[in-house]
Amino acid sequence: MLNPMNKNDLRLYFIYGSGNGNVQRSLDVIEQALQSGITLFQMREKGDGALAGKALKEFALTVKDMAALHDVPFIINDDVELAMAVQADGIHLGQDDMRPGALPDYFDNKIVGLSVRDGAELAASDLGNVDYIGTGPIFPTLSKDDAGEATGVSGLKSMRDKIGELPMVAIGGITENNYHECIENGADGIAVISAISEADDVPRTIRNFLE
Ligand code: TZP
Ligand code: MG
Repeated sequence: MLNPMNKNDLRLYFIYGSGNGNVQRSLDVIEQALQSGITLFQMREKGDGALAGKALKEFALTVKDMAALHDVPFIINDDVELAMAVQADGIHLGQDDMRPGALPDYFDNKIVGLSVRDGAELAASDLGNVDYIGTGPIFPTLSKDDAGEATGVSGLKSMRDKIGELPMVAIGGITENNYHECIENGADGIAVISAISEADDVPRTIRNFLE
């Protein structure tokens, strides 16, 4: 952690991909989200219609440039090689991805995030290289098939107690109606997919989150 992140960057973390084949709609949502004040963006490309190869790299470069225009750091999920190829601002790793300690030197001054669901995963994780953890799902989610059972805000609070000051973002089923419970229970911010990607009015939703 040569260059610790600013934990304010975690305040409203939007995670999205190319939108299951509807790339233009996805770019529109991401642009609106950037304009409306998200503080961090993660490109997470999964599921039906996921882009790969050259198309994925082009999409990543497009979104990276959009994010840079808004001074929003651009993080890539899982794909260490792609993150280096497009010079992303960071990488987010799950428990089944590369271990943070094994990351190439490129990431020494980049943002490194790690998903840690509970105390058992925390005990098994080497946080030496990690700038923030993401924990959840706090609430039930439809956006990740293998997310497992919701940990609730009690899980979040217990994670905060265990990790001390390390920046932490809550994820999973977070909406405009429940995000404050996450902040009250120790999260520095919230990470969302559907609350923004499926919002009827993206700017209004983001205003409500940032209130
Ligand atoms: N990791 C844990 S829950 C989740 C991820 C990627 C999905 C979050 O999506 P949503 O739509 O905000 O519940
Ligand atoms: Mg992963």
